[in-house]
Amino acid sequence: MNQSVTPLSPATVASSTPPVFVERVETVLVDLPTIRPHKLSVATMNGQTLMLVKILCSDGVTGVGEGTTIGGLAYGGESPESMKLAIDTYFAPLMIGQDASRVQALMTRIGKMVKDNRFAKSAVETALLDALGKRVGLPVSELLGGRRRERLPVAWTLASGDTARDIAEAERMLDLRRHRIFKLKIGAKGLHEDIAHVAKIKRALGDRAAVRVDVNMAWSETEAALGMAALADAGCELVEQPVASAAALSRLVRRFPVALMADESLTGPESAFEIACAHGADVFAIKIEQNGGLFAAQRTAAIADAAGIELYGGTMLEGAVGTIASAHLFATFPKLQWGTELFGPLLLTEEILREPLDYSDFELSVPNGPGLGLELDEDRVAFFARDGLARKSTPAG
Ligand code: MUC
Ligand code: MG
Repeated sequence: MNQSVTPLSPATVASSTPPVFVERVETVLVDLPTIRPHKLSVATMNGQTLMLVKILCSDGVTGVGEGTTIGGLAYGGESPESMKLAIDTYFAPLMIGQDASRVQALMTRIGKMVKDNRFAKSAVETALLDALGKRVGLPVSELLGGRRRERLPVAWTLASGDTARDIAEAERMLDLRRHRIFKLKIGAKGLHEDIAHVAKIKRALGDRAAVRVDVNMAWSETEAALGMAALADAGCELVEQPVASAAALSRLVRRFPVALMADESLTGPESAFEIACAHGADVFAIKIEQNGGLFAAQRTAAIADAAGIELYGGTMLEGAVGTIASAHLFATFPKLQWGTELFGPLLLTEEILREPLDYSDFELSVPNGPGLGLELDEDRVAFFARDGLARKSTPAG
């Protein structure tokens, strides 16, 4: 990884620093291919870039965090490259020499100087929590108040762009007992073509699987009204963010016998409160990156719970680090009515952990070790790093 900031000398830090302080912050971009093109209404992904951040602390502990986006800048205002730049240039100088164990205080300090950059903040907060957990010997879920479940149901997204291929993929996932909830990405094609696509898949899978759709804001309000009625008839159980505007969401909710989920409209606890006040959704997709970190996502979930809005554990197609950070948080929720979609690592061809995650019996196990409970395979990270080792052959493992 590139060392972004020169650490202060021991003499400089000795007198004024807390017992355990942030010594160094490193970032790296890791480019990994996807198992097939992943087609959303906003972009087609052939690969995913993980922005990994490492926080090296004065007690020898290192925490790791991750930021991802979907299709570079196609989904929102941050990209993996912008996260790396923001952390190297702006976050790191604010962090060096600060108390590494006071995670919320350090995030507040960063927040005073960095106004937005929610995805980068999520990556940094994850790394601080990983380090703290390793330091005190507790999993991140325990630092967040304690897990209530060990395993999480995981949906799979069918997004090959081809109905027959999606059905074959779903059948394979059912056979493997990996997924029995399928989210279909629609909105790139015409309304009627999309509805026919969903209906065919639901007909093929029948009661063996649940079918949901994500429109990623592609529809107008009138298209959404037509679409939601037809999707309900086709046996689809949930429609995610069919329109861009939160006001339109609140006009669509409860009009059709299909649940309506907010995703892109949720950008943190404030937006969650506004949508809850407007009765703007049946379900919230909780994402650590969209919220600006695990603590903010926890507050968003609390707002939903208080408002009677149901919960779903969302993904920004993170790799293993971001996925497991999310899993630790979702494991603490009192209710998780719609399960999760923490399948990101399974969309990638390459493993970057020493021990792969446990996806089995339609669920993901939340690791039990200290911090995130993960160990990176540093050789593979270096191999796939954008400025890393020459890619002559695949590393063993
Ligand atoms: C989104 O909008 O929910 C989640 C699954 C997937 O394929 O894309 C993401 C983003
Ligand atoms: Mg979505």
